[in-house]
Amino acid sequence: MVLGLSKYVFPEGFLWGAAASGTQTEGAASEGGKAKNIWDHWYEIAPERFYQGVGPAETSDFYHQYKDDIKRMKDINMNSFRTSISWSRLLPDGVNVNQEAVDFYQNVIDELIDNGVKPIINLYHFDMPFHFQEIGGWENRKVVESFAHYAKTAFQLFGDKVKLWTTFNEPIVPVEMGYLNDFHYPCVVDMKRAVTVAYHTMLASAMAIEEYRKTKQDGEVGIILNLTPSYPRSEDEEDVKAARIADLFFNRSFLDPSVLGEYPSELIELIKEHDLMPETVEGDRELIKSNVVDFLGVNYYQPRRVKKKESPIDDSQGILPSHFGDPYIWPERRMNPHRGWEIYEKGLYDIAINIKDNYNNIPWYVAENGMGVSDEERFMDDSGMIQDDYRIEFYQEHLKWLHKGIQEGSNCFGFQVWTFMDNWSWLNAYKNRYGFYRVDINTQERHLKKSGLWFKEVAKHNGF
Ligand code: BGP
Repeated sequence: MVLGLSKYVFPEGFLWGAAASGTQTEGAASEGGKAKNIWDHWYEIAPERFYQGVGPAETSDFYHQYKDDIKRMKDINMNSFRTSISWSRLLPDGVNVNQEAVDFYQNVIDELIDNGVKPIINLYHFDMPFHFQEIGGWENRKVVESFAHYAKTAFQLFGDKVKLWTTFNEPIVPVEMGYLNDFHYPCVVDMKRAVTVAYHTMLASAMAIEEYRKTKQDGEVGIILNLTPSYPRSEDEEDVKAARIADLFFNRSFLDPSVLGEYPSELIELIKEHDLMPETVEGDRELIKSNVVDFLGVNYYQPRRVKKKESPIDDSQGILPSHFGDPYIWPERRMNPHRGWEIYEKGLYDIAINIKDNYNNIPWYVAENGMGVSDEERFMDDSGMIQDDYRIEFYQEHLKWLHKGIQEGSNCFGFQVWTFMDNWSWLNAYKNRYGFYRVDINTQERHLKKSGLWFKEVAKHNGF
């Protein structure tokens, strides 16, 4: 603070908020007419894959407590909140609307608006309905069409009030985790299938955008991507190439078609060269070209550091992205040891400038940024408040770099953290906590942390 004034002031109308997802917060996994999604199914058959065996039914009970939770958002001056609709709750059989789900989401949206919290509604956050997974999930084009039907239904039901929509959150993650490295169901390791899943997901996003445009509603539709700036170990040509290929696979595979309307030619050549091309249908290219996003959400947690391939090539499972380079451990890196992710605040600035210079300076916002820490009770003071100064510092440093990017002309309109209250994480369940509010998972009580108080002031002053 300089003379009582904020030093880092953000543009007028800047969105300050938090993000969440249906599966990670709602609970009520088998209540209210919801059908199973892949998480419910996977937990049934392999509970040992989840930290301490805690599954998706035991998330933070937002389904029942949303009114109080939204008041808590208002209490800390949040002016926006992103969550996702659960596809298997809204359309349990994939076709017909579940009225209980409509009521629930309608109430949540109304409650948000009544409390001055702008809703950003996302359609897909890793949560394939199980009956669609049984017919191949994203490998099956029929599922792509079903997604377009779901998107259209959601726009028709809620589009009069929701003005900011996103089609997908981190679409590369189900590709990577579910089809390349056995971290998410269906635990496949197969690059050709992964490429098909990625391609069909991209088509699904474009079809949803097309449906939105058809409704002639006056909102905007975007996509949320986890961008991991790829830094080569050195300027050596082979290191640089390895980093560029990682960027093509993990960032540009969705960024370019979503914003520019076409895939990078180098990516297509690479895919062809290794005989990984998915089946295409006439009209696909045009569909992607004519349905680019209005805005971009960016999730940023960590960079990707890459060096040329030095470890022995293992081709027992066919070609994989690891064939093109190795991860590089930067000697100066700082880690969040709880999550095992590098903390590199400048990455957010690099993203801001990349979007400005190479992606038409499209309007974008930080859709997730956060720090997961385990055993936070260690930091509880006598009053019961968690003194999470590390989290405040984490946000401050990221915001400083973001501010610099904005000063230099990047068109960023908001900053949403992960997350509002501690929630269930895909594999780590409740191990790492991210929230402004601590959630006691035994009693479901919520308690504000110090970072929540800090955020309250930042949002109030539109900076710090
Ligand atoms: C992002 C996801 C979120 C959230 C977050 C934190 O990739 O969009 O859903 O989970 O990461 O990661 P984790 O929960 O694995 O610690």
